Amino acid sequence: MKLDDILISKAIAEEFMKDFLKFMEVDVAIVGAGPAGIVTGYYLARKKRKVAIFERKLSIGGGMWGGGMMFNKIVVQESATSILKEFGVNFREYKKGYYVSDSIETVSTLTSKAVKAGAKIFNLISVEDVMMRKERIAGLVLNWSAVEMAKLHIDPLTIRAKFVVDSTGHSAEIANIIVRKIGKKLFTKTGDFLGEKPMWADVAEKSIVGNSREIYPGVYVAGMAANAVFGTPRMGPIFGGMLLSGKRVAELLLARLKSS
Ligand code: 48F
Repeated sequence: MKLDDILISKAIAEEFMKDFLKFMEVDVAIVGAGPAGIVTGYYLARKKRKVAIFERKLSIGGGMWGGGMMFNKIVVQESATSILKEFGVNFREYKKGYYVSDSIETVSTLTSKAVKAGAKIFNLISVEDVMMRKERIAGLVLNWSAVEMAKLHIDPLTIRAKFVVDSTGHSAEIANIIVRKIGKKLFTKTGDFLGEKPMWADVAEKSIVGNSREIYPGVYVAGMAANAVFGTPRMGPIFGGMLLSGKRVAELLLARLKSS
């Protein structure tokens, strides 16, 4: 059989567009495909929820690939090893309570499991705004990251979501868009974005699951963004909190989606 160049191009364009149209209305739209966003997506998709994850970069996995300072190992504490086991990620005990896994194996396995469970990841797309309906966020405003990078004046497209998850890491971009455009109305002590505090892994990891919750009607926060919103320390290359946070937000959303 002779290969037809145009058929190859049509296959790509048509199949991508089918996916894009299918995921223009979702149960949950996740912003950021770092470890927290991927784990959130996995647990939602496993329960047959329609989930799209939008990632600005070409690569999926956010800050996990590089381990700590490019030593590509990550540390996970005891309480999160059950999640590594569930995904099938290999790890070994370094000292009592400290477990180590390969960051490349971890990112690739989390990503593969999330995609195979049904979470649709769109890379190279940046979320530049939210869609608002009355006092609630009801969707996301998207543009190609290439447009953002080139600073081209091109209007975006919009998707509808019952719920949005901000898993954009340190920058907590969705929370910041809400404060900038709607005001100091986050579910924090002051309503403002409180901002992450300096490194303190023990406090950061103990707080992150509690911080992983709704921050504005229709918007949940997961991962490092959760600590940034609530003014809690960062934790560096220990990743148990990211996994537990993603799982927690998925559980909260599954309960909300069931009752809505
Ligand atoms: O930064 P990131 O890995 O966030 P996370 O899942 O994990 C944090 C850890 O990597 C590390 C840490 C652990 O100790 O502190 O930093 O909370 O992944 C966030 C992803 O979101 C993407 C960004 O490119 C990254 O891959 N992202 C950020 N803003 C946007 C976005 C946006 N506006 N639109 C699309 N993607």
